[in-house]
Amino acid sequence: MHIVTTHQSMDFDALASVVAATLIWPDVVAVIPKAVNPNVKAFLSIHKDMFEMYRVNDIDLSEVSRLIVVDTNKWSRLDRMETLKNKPGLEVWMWDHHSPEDCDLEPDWQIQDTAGANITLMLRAIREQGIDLSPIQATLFLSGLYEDTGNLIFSSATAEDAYTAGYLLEQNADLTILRTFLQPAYGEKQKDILFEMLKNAKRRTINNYSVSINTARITGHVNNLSLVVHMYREIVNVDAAFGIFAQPENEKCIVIGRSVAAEINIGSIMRSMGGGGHPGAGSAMLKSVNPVSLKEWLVELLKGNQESSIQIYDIMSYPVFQVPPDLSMKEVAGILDEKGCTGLPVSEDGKLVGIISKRDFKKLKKPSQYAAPVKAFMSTKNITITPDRSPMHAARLMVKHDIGRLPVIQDGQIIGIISRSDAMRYFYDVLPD
Ligand SMILES: [Mn+2]
Repeated sequence: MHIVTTHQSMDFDALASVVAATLIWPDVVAVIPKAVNPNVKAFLSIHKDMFEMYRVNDIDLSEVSRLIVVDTNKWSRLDRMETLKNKPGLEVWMWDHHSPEDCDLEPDWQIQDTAGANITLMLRAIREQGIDLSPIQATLFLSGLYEDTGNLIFSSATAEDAYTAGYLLEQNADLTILRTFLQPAYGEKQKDILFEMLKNAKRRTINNYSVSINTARITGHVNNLSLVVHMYREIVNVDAAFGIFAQPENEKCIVIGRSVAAEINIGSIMRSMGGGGHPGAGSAMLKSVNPVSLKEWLVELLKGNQESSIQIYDIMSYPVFQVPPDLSMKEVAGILDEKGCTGLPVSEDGKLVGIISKRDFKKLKKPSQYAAPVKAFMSTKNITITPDRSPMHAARLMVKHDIGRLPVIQDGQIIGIISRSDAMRYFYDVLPD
């Protein structure tokens, strides 16, 4: 018998991947885990008859000769498959989009690639083989794709995810149904935990990012804690938020993180804690740990996580050509043309006093004004940045103040300059990972 299975806490991408496997290999038996996310459960309660699926109890594992694992690459995330782990002759196949570093399945055959959703990878085969999709299958697949890519806005989303979404819409995926089930379950329990967290919400700055780490006690199993952390981050309005959920009765701690800063990679932090995830979202479960030391560990990881990330210092231009405040506008115009730049800092004794840009020349109404000193026309907003900030911070400042360049200041001196094109080059060359 050949079976296909996926990770515990089955989400839409996981369910979609299981169903996709049964389309690609029609003789494969679908075995789904016991723990299913509530929105997937709601979907299955209505669509159950459309899919033939079994639980581990329903099948005889000793009959299994091939185990196909989709949307995960770890034994520990599977539901009651331990007995297969050392079964002689068992073939393991894998189809997954998580980081290969975490893989402990040692598959005999695999497709592992980068995509925001695993279903995107599986749809390559479905399309190649010309398999027709029903509107329900297309709806399920698109639900998985949207859920894992945050409706295509997570930084893990790829162009292929977007093309695949287009293809699924062509196959009549139903957005109304999809919306109904993707609305996450936020109930009383979740609300109580969120309110409790908000009561002691604290913000802190780690490497120039606003971060909030909150510890909450929970009793018994609570679904959708990731949604709670997601909402918490939005309300507290920080770059990254973490919930440490302690379950004293079984000495377990669940850590869930959400980040909107490209430099704070939740997936890699969670991997260091034995969990997993994507750059924007992830979780880890730890046993026999003290929540206080867990929090300290998290802070250390956050500090380390960013030390290696790109700072303004790495992308700024230097040395910076500067002009004195008494230089005439005519001479400044000549320098701008000669240097081929659109703006320059104006400084006195190495201290910034203003910025002159080509835009400021529009203020000149008559030719005689070209003899006036640059200080009469320069902008004195003097928005600056320090070298340890991130390119994202620079981009935000430029947008907020509608300026094209930021002098980089250290100890009161101009040590470099970062222009809009430096920031753009960084985002387009470095960011898509
Ligand atoms: Mn997935």
